[in-house]
Amino acid sequence: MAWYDEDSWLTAALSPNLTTIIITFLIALGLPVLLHSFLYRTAAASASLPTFLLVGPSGSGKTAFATLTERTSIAQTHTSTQPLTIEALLPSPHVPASSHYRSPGDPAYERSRRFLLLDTPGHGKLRHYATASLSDPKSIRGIIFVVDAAALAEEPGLNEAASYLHDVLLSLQKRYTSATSSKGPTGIPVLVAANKMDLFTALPANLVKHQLEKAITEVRTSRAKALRDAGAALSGGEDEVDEEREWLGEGGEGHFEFSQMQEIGTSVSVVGANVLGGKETGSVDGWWEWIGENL
Ligand SMILES: Nc1nc2c(ncn2[C@@H]2O[C@H](COP(=O)(O)OP(=O)(O)OP(=O)(O)O)[C@@H](O)[C@H]2O)c(=O)[nH]1
Ligand SMILES: [Mg+2]
Repeated sequence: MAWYDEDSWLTAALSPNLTTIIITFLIALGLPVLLHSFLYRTAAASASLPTFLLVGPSGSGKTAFATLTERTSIAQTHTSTQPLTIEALLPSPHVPASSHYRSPGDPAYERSRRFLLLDTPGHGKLRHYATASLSDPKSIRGIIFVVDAAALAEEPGLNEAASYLHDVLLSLQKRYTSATSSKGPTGIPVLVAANKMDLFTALPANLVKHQLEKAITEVRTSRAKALRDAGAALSGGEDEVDEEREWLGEGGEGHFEFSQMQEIGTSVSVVGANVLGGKETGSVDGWWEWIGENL
C-alpha cells in the first residue's frame, strides 16, 4: 500500500471524513492547553525565592532585624527557640543588582525584590538548625552573621562570636573543597552585620573586623593543636594527622584574614548598623544595600 493509494493513512488524513475532523479538532484545542500547563508548572517550580540565612550568637539582634525587614517597624523580641522564615520585600531606595536596568513598574522588577530571611536561634544548644541549613545551602544566596558589636568589646562575647563564625566559614570551605565539579559551587557571600552601633560601648565596624580576625586566628590555632594532639594520641605519637580540610584558610598557619575566604569564592564584608535606636544613630540601610547587591 503506497502513500498515494486511496485507502492509505495520508489520504485519510487529508480527506474530509468525520474521524479526521474530530481528531484535528481535539489536537487543535488540546495542544495549547497541555503546553500551557507544562510551561506553567516548570516556571512555578523554579520560582523559589532567594534565601538569606541569619546566624549569629544569641541576643545579637537577628529576630529584631527580621521583624524590622518584614514590618518596617520595631517589635519586642524574645530568645528564639525555633527557626523562622520570613518573606520580605527589599525596602524602597535599594535596588536588586539583577534589576538595575528595569523600571519600577515592571512586574519582573517587583518580583525580583522579594526574598526570604531564615532566622535561626543563636543559643549554643539550638545551632543545629543553622548547621542543617548550612550543610545543604542550595537556595541560600547569602549568609548574614549578626554580632552584637558591644559584646565583642569583652573577651567572652568575642570568643563566642569568633568560634561560631569560624564554624560557619569552615562549613562553607568544606562545601567548596568537597565539590565534585571542576568549577566548584557558586560562592556564598557572608555579611558580618555588626549590630547595636547605637550603644556607647559598641566597637566600630573596622575594629569588629580586626578583632574577629584576630580571635578566629586563635580559634584556628587551638583547634589545630587539639587535632594534632588527638592524632598523636591515637597513633602513639608516630605520624602527623592529615586533616587538611579541617583548617580554615590558607593552610591554617599565620594570621587569619577574611580576604583569604576569596579563595573559596566567599567574600566577607563587615557593615555596622543598629536595628533599634532610631535614625539619628544610623539604621540598617547598609545591610539592605548588601542584600540588594546579592539579590
Ligand atoms: N541597643 C540595641 N539593642 C538591640 C538592637 N538590636 C536588637 N537589640 C536588642 O537585643 C535583644 C536581642 O535581640 P533578638 O533579635 O531577640 O536577638 P536574637 O539574635 O534573635 O537572639 P536569639 O533568638 O537568642 O538567637 C533584644 O532585646 C533587642 O531589643 C540594637 O540595634 N540596639
Ligand atoms: Mg531570635
